[in-house]
Amino acid sequence: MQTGRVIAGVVACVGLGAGAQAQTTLGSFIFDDNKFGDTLTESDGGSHSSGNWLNTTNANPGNPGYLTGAHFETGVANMGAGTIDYTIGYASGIPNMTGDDMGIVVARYSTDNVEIRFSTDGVTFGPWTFLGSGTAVDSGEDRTYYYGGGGPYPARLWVHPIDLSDYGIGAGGIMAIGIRTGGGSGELDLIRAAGFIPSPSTVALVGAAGLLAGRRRRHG
Ligand SMILES: [Ca+2]
Ligand SMILES: [Ca+2]
Repeated sequence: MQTGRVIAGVVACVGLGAGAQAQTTLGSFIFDDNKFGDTLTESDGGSHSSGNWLNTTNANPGNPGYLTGAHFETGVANMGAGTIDYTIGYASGIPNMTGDDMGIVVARYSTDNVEIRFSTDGVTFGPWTFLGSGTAVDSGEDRTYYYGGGGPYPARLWVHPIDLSDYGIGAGGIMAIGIRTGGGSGELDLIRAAGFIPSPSTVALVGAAGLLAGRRRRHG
């Protein structure tokens, strides 16, 4: 499903009524600034990221800055053939809304498969699930990253849209996601795993409820 991609005009209109929601766009994807992750757990204790970080400025972002923060300026390159995994925790969680809930943003220096797993309590995780490179969508946006102090090198950013319903997650959503390279390649270049703003259908429902409440007030 592609409902995480929202027409900006609709959001702008609804945003005025619902109160401004800080958001960051990547192509046609609109992310909620409160759903970019707060903690980062590295299965190798950080030895890989210390030499394989990505950053649009020439500086090591450190943990959790490699993979958190409401922007797409940092990441971790060449994540190994499934031997290292990164867990991003969300202080307020990512709810399972109507349609797509979050996007996994990768830099396509190479085209790689991904494996993901979710935790609804931040402690216990479900099984790893394979996400083929073919599920990613071209954002149309490029970034130029320094890689472990070298470069900078340009790359196109692609987004894997995720509907948590496809993974058996309830409306309460998730508190954390685990990510690693899927399949044989060891070259996944991960930028972010972050939540979208509510999709148009969700916003429309909220808007309709608001209108109804307004009518009740006027007639009450
Ligand atoms: Ca959903
Ligand atoms: Ca790579």
